[in-house]
Amino acid sequence: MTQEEAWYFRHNGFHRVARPLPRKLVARLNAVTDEQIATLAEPVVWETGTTSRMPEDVRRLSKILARDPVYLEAATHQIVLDALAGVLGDNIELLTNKHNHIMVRPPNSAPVPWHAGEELYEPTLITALIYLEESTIDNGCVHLVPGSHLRPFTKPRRPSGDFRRNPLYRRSLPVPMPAGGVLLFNDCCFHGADVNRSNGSRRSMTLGYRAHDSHDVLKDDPEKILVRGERAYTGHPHPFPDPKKGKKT
Ligand SMILES: O=C(O)CCC(=O)C(=O)O
Repeated sequence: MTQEEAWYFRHNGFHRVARPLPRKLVARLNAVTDEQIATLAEPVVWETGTTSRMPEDVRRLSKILARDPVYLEAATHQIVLDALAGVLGDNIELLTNKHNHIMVRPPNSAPVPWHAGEELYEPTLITALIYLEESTIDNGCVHLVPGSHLRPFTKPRRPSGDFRRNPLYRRSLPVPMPAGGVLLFNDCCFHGADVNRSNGSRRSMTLGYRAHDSHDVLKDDPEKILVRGERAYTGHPHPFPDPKKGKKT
């Protein structure tokens, strides 16, 4: 990410990465995902109102990083990490207890209601959507409210109501993406997605990344994978090293 792109990201809250992931990697991601859906591999979130528990009812596959190494390969691809580094710096962690899923979004899939994933006072969490299939207005692409991560007022993170009638809809932009495309956004931004009105699915991986918290004394949080850099400590150690002697006092 260039400095200019990082500036726009800080203001608008989102960034479409210029280069898509390699086609062969996307094909492998789809092949593994086909298998996961066909075998109804749990944990699964089903489309609302469905009871038959068939592959076409799968709305979301959860905990993907534990399912197959290809998902971690995509999550740690240089294209993704180089873009993230523009905002998160050199020490980046991938969360396994936030997101870590694939939105399958089969035909007629219900909207993703408006939400902001994090509170404004929390450390920046960047959501990456990695597209396994093209995402269009017709098949229910994500809508983002640019700049909403900078709002100076409080607002419920999960406003209820109809997707299109919500005032956030008027303030939002649809963000169509190509297969292999990578979309990054500040998770405090309001976002949601409309019904999938097409005949096909609309698959995308949803992943959460944060800069390593350099003040954390305990470094081996099992829910975070260090994907770039190191887990340095930059607080005030005690005992403090004596600058003259180079010894601890
Ligand atoms: O991909 C989408 O349509 C919505 C993404 C999202 O908000 C999520 O996966 O939590």
